[in-house]
Amino acid sequence: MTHKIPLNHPRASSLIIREKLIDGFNRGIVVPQGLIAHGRGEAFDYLLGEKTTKYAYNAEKVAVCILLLSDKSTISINGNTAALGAKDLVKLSYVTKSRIEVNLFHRSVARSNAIARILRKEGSHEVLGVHTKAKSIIYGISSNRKFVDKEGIMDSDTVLVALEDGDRTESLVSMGKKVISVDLNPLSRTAIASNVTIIDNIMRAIPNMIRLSEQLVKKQKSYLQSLIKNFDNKENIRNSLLIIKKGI
Ligand code: PTJ
Repeated sequence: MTHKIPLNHPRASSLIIREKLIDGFNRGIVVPQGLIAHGRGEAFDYLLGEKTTKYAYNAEKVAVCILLLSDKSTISINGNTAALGAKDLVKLSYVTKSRIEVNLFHRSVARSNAIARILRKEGSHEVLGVHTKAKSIIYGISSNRKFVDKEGIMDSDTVLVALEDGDRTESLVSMGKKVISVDLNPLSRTAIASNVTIIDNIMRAIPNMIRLSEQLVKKQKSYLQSLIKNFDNKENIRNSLLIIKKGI
C-alpha cells in the first residue's frame, strides 16, 4: 500500500479502499477516471451507512441464485474491480462456475494484460477477453466495452458487471441476457437497466456472494427459482433510495 493507514482511524476501511485504488493506478491497472468514479461511489456508500442493507443482501442472494442456475455466466472485470477485489472475484467465479472476462472502457493491450496477470495470480485458470480474443462486437455500444469474447460475455446467458455506468447493460439485456450489476449509484443507467441491481460496495458484495453461493449451492433448484421469482428489482432499488434519503 502507498500509505499505511492506522487501523484505529475512524475512517480506516474507507481509506484502505482508496489506497487499493491508488495502488492499482500506480501499477497501471486503474485509470485516473477510475479514481473519480470511486469518489462517486464513495459518496453513495456514505449515505448508505457503509454497510450492506437488507435490500442489497437480498439482491446478492438472488444474483447468486441466477448465477448458480445459469447455463453459462461470465463475470466482467475492469480496472477498478480488479484493483479492489481480484481475489474474491476469482473465488466467486469458481463457486458459481462462471467465467472471467476482462472488459475495459479505456481499453489498451497493456492494461488488459496487467489485469489478466493479476487474475491469474489469484488463481484464475482462464481469463477471457485478452489478446486478440475480444473480437466479437455488441452492437449499439459506442465505447470499447463493445469488444467482447465470443466464449465469454457473447456466449453467456448471465453477465455480472460492476462499477460502470453505461449503455452496455441496456444492450446485453436487449440481447436476452440476464445482467447482474454491482453499483452503489441506484440511479445509474446500469442500475436501472439491470435484472438484478446490487446497491452495495463491491468490497462487501462479492464476499457476501461467495458465502451465499456456498450455502445456496446445496439447496434445491426449485428453492433458488422461487427466490428469483419473488424478487422485484425496481422495488429493491426504490427501497435503497429510501435508505439514502434517510441518510441525507
Ligand atoms: O477500467 P475501465 O477502463 O473499464 O474504466 C472503469 C471506470 C470505473 C473508469 C468506468 O467504468 C467508469 O467511468 O465508470 P462510471 O461511469 O464512473 O461508473 C462507475 C459506477 O460505479 C458509479 O455509478 C459509482 O457510483 C459506482 N462505484 C464506484 N465505486 C464503487 C461503485 N460501486 C460499487 N462499489 C464500489 N466500490
